[in-house]
Amino acid sequence: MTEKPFIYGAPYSVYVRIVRLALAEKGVDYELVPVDIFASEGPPADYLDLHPFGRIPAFEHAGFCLYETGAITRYVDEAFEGPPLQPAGVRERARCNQVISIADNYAYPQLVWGVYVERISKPKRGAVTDEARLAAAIPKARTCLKALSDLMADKPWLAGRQLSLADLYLAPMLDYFQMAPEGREMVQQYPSLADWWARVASRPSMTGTAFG
Ligand SMILES: N[C@@H](CCC(=O)N[C@@H](CS)C(=O)NCC(=O)O)C(=O)O
Repeated sequence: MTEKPFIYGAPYSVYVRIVRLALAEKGVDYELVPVDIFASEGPPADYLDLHPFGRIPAFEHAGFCLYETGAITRYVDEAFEGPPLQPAGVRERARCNQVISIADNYAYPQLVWGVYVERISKPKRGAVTDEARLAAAIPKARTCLKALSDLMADKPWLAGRQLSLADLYLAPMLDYFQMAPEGREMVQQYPSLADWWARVASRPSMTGTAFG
C-alpha cells in the first residue's frame, strides 16, 4: 500500500510516539497532523469524529480510520511491508501481547503519570508535585520493572529474539520515566533492562522521535 498514512496527535504523547516508532521501524513515511489534546480550549470539536474518547493518537490510511494504539500498530505491522513487529511463534506472540498489556495497564499510569509527571512535568510548568502520589508510584514502578526484567530473562528484546511491538510500547514510557532521577536509578538496578534500554534508545526510530 503506497498511500501515506496520517497520525493525529502531538510529539509529546507516549502513544503517538509508539505509532510513529512502528511506522519508522517498518520504513513507512507518514504525516503527523497536530492535535494538542491538553490544549486549554480542548482539541478541535471535529477531532471527536476521529476519536470519540478524545485521546491521541487517531490514525487514517487511504480512507480507513482507526483509533487505539494497539489496533493501529497491529494494522501498521500487517498492512505495510517491512520487518515484522509481531513474533511468528505462538508463545513469543503471547509474550509480546502480555508486555503490551503490562505497558498499558501498569507502566503507563505509574512510570509516566506517577513518576515523570509528578517529578518532572509538573514542576516544569509551575505546578506542585503531589509527593504522596509520587511516593505511591515508586513501589508500583518497581513491580513493573521487575516483572518486565523477569519476563525478558536473558533475551535481547522484550518478546524474544527480535524487536517487536512490546519494545516499541515500553521504550517511550521508559524514556519519560528515566527523566526522573528515581527512574534512572531504578532502571540501573535491573541490568538486563538497562542493557535493553541502551539497545532500543539508540535506534533511529527512537532518536528521530525524541521529546522533552
Ligand atoms: N487507549 C489509548 C490511550 C491513548 C492515551 O491515553 N493518550 C493520551 C496521550 S499519551 C491522551 O490522549 N490523553 C488525554 C487525556 O487523558 O485526556 C490508546 O491506546 O491509544
